[in-house]
Amino acid sequence: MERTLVIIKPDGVQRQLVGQIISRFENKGLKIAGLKMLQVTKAQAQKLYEAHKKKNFYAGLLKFITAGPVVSLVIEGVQAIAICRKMLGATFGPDADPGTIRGDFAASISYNLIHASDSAESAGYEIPIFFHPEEIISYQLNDSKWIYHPEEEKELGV
Ligand code: 3AN
Repeated sequence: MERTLVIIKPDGVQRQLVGQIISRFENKGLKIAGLKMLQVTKAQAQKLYEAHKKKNFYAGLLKFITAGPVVSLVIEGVQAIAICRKMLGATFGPDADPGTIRGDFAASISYNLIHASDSAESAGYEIPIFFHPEEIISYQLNDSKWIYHPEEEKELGV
């Protein structure tokens, strides 16, 4: 079982795509373990994009992610990190395959709607930037027995 950080960026909120985007994760059978709307602070943005500090687009990244409210989620499920990354699609809208979130909704290389942690290490680093431990809820999904086979459930501790 994995947890990953997903952020619906300011363009996703402004374009009123929050519901449609969250529905995709729910439809996949992934569990929402944490959810909030917030205004990202400069300090949070700097921490999130620490790895890109030296890139020429770094300043633009900070400006974009702090430009308006975002919706952040902790998404949980078996292989949630890889699944969410696939569901996002390629980084730039024009390159993203149809059927992915960016492929279906993003045409820009800057406004790409959504962020998701790219590894277990990143998820472990990024989740605490936006969530206190008590804001992440452990619970059983009512229909999890129809999302995972009982043998899978036992093996994976779903
Ligand atoms: P992803 O979000 O697909 O993981 P990363 O981690 O390579 O992409 O980059 C983080 C963010 O930086 C991307 N979401 C994108 O918004 C932005 N970005 C990456 N490369 C560029 C670039 N060459 N020009 C402008 N923005 C970029």
